[in-house]
Amino acid sequence: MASVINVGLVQINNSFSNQNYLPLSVGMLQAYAQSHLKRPESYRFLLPIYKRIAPDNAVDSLLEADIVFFSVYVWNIRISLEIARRLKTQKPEVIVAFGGPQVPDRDDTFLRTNSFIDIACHGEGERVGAAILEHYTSRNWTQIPSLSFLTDDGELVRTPSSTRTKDLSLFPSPYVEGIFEPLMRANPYEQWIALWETNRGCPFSCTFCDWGSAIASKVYAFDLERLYQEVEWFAKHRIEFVFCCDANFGILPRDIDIVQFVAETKKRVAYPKALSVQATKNATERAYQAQKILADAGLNKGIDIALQSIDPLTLKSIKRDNISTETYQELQRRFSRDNIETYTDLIIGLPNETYDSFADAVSTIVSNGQHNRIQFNNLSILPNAEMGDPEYQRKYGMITIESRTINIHGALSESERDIYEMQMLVVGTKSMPKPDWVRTRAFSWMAALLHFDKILQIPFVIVHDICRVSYRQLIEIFSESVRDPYPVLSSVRSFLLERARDIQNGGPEYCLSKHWLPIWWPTDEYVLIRLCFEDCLECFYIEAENILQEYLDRSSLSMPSKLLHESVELNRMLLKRPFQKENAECIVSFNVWEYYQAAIRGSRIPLQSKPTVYHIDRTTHRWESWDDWCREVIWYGNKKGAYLYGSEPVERQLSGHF
Ligand code: B12
Ligand code: SF4
Repeated sequence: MASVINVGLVQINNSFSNQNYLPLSVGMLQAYAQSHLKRPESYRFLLPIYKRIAPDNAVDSLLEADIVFFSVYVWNIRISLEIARRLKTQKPEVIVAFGGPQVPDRDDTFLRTNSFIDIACHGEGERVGAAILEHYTSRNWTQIPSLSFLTDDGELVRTPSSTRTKDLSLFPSPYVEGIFEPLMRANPYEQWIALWETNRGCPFSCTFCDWGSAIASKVYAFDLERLYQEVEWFAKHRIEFVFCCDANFGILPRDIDIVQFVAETKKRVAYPKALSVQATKNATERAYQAQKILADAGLNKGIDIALQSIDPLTLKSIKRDNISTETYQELQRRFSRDNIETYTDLIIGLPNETYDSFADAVSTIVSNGQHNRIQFNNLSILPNAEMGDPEYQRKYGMITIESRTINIHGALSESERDIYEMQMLVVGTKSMPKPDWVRTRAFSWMAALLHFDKILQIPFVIVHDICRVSYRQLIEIFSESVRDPYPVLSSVRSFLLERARDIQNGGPEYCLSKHWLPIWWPTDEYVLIRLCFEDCLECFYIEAENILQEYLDRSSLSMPSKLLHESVELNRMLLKRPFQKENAECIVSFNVWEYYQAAIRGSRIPLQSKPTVYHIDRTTHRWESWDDWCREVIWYGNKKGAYLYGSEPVERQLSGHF
């Protein structure tokens, strides 16, 4: 038996735009173990494996380990299993322990199928991890809570679950304790993102969420002094982006002090540059204040309004009926008024949701002021969420498929690796049968393309406002009823339907482009790039204006003469495109731009008939290659919806008119 026990750590995270997350979970385990083990000097922690590398390389660096902790999530489970399998083949005496949210709580076959795993750990890991290390020599795991393992006779043992730790000050901070310093020194060119817990727990229990279902409980807080030290650590180590893990930021009154401290630190030393928090659900005022402080300090990267659904029946079946949707709507109104960008999350395929309830929700959310972005996520099932229970799935008639996990805007090279992760997607339910799921998916992409990618947002807002046509109706004109003689629009519609059917049959969620960057694009962005690249935008606008005009005529709705044409025309000229050599002038007979701007901010100004010339600055920011335009406009503009000239602060001079 080795005199020093070498502990391997594996927490594989995805890299985002060449940045990597510091592996917080295994860092927490190490920090706790080092401060609580009876003989800490008997253990040596190897540098963690923190990103996707070839499994054989990972195995090579783990060969000196006596025991390895794998921290597993939906995004790393298959590669982690493969590394563990190969390691155990090469070094049968190594102890392999798996922990983290992707260790299934209710699947007894997990350990039998993956016989190279010695111990599966469920739930909070600090005390359990240290206890495993303490018992490394005896290999007697029976007294350690929250574990599963197979005995020599092949019997599955599940030890009783431990209660959660209330006093989180027992867990030292891996940041403050210097746990990550050796890793950072060994990888000096890495750009690190920090994960930051200010509290643990969530009082809600949404059925699709691993966290809620697993914990649904009281919120326990880390002490403020430690948090402030962590912020100082982030600043000292020039961490640009901090991602807060809390489920409900703003739930505790002190959260205001926390963001203020981060804002002051940024002001003092310029770091961290961004802090992303997920707002609490039922405390509007504090959630607003916290986000406002972040926004004013330039720490915000867009505020997530995590609605998921607004259908009362759906909210009940996913146990979110105790979360006030009014809070969200109110937050959104206030942020729009303050000119702070938000984006709203909706999930496609939740129980009891129908095509109609979903399309109406989109309509309501947009008319309540969300013109920036709705993120339409496909529902995926997590093993430990309540929804992971086959009985729950049966109840709501959920149809699932296994689909390869692909990261939005993920690089092609990433996806070509031999081991990829899989997810379980819901592609139909009792209330949304498969054809309706396809319709809903296509509707969502159409909404994203026309409204949120801003190709037709100006006419949409104006027609909605003046003729009282709902946003659902406006989107459906394109997603439901386009046919000849509109070749461009029909081909867009067919493409979206085809893509939705492809996903339903197990195809990828995103569109692969070998030409543009090359990365995996969200379908709406892919269509926009194609329209531009294939020189179809001019035809698109002619067809769009005609089809809108036909709809108004058919519905006996009228707009002031030329207003529809001018709003389509202004929108067309404002859309950011590559290779622009000259500024442009758009001559109109109404105050279209001001009217549109006021409407999207939730205030109203009268529509005035007055000859106006808008000068459009298309040359201050130019994109001289398809790649630059795809990256800077289409990709980076995604969350902020910055697809129009003048939609960024530097370009505010846009509408100097006379
Ligand atoms: C930060 C975060 C992210 C980051 C990525 C973080 C990273 N490491 O790369 C971002 C924002 C990118 C992200 C994205 C997603 N996330 Co996320 N995310 C989180 C979040 C908020 C915090 C994770 C964290 O660091 N927590 C703090 C650490 C200390 O806690 P922990 O990870 O649970 O670890 C403890 C225990 O699990 C245990 N433990 C862990 N490993 C081990 C190992 C051993 C040996 C032992 C003994 C114990 C142990 O001990 C630890 C300390 O107590 C969690 C929710 C939450 N608050 O936990 C969701 C969560 C992890 N995410 C989740 C999901 C589903 C996603 C997405 C798939 C969402 C989506 N549909 O797009 C994407 C996928 C991203 C991708 N493709 O890479 C799920 C994961 C469920 C699962 N089964 O894996 C979670 C739990 C939230 C949820 N809704 O249920 N996420
Ligand atoms: S989705 Fe958010 S609010 Fe709901 S249980 Fe999960 S963490 Fe809590």
